[in-house]
Amino acid sequence: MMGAMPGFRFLHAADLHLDSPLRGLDALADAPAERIRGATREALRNLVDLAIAEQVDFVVLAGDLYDGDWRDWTTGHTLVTQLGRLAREGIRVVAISGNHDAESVLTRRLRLPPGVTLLPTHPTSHPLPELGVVLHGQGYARREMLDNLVPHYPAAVPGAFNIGLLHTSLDGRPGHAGYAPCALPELLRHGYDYWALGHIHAREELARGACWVVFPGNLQGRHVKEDGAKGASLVTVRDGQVASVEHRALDTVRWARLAVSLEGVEEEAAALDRVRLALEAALDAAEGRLLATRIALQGTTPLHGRLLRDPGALREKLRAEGLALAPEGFWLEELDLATAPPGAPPAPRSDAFGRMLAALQDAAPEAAAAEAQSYAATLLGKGPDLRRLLGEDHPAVRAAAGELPPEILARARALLLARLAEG
Ligand SMILES: [Mn+2]
Repeated sequence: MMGAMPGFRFLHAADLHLDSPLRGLDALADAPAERIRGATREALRNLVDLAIAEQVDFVVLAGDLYDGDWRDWTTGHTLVTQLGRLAREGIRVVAISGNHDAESVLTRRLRLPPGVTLLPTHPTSHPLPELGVVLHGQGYARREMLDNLVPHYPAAVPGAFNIGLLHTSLDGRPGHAGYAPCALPELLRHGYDYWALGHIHAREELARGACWVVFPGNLQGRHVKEDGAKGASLVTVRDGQVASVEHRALDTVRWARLAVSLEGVEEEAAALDRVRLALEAALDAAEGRLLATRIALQGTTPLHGRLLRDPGALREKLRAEGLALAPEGFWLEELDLATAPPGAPPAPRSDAFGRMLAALQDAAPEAAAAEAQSYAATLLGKGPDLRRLLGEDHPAVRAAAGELPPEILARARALLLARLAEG
């Protein structure tokens, strides 16, 4: 239909989650909250900078541009400002909505700049004739999209380079709601050249070759579980075929989970050396971004009891290691103390510690949960809004709701065991 096709390039991004609230952040006095709060906006700016620097032909955004309904108009203004920069450069944008920015979710709307197309909530084709490209897609009308959308996507246009924009959990991915479910084989059968997927926040290339199927991952990690480099995929097409798909990091805050083994380490200085080495490597990989780090100390070490007794002091010592390396570029998100004491577990004892340990191990879960619930409720009562600030995943909030988070039990047990080991 369109004859010989020129080469072209496009950027594929998804899950911008603009102004996503960062759970637990405000409760932490030392967090560089402003930088982390602005990270999704800065990552969008980086995406636009990259599109302009690379002079790509167009940008596709595969859903969840917004995290939800805007708290105020500035969220929308930010998107319009950045997409407007692309429009002025003649770089077109084709986007769909996802579950987070479904039509029914947003109560405020702004007109998008010229050259920016938000595909409607029914299957639609959008041609870019001078490039020989046809984009196909469908946005979400409502948050809960439980139907498979693929069978209703338009047939591939013969002779064109066909791109499908789809916000989907595919056949299910841990930690992601199962929306617009579909299977990889039916995507491959549909006849498109590239499926620009969104929704799953971890980058994944599911198919390469005659048909590419790609989750670019989200543009900016929002918490420590979304660790590693986040960004967009730069796609180069030559002679009607994908020549390359490159991941480009666009995040401004890099989340990292560092597991540091203290196996056999006997001195605190040696333990801190190991932490410093791990931090150096992570800071190098973050290339000057703010590194938000959860450090897990692991392994069997005679330091175990000492570390456990004063986690506050330990946290400050680890923080000092990071600050010495990168005063502006390091934040200790959390310390996870998972070391173990050497030697056999202590024999059962009949003193107070022994009885507490036995009680912890044998207690009816309901009784322990009731204790934890009452204690957590007292804790949460100490500050206004603590519950909201900590977020629903925080162990104290879960305990206050009557759940018994296993990490609370595990920590109590470890503390008692350490105390017992010291006799
Ligand atoms: Mn989504």
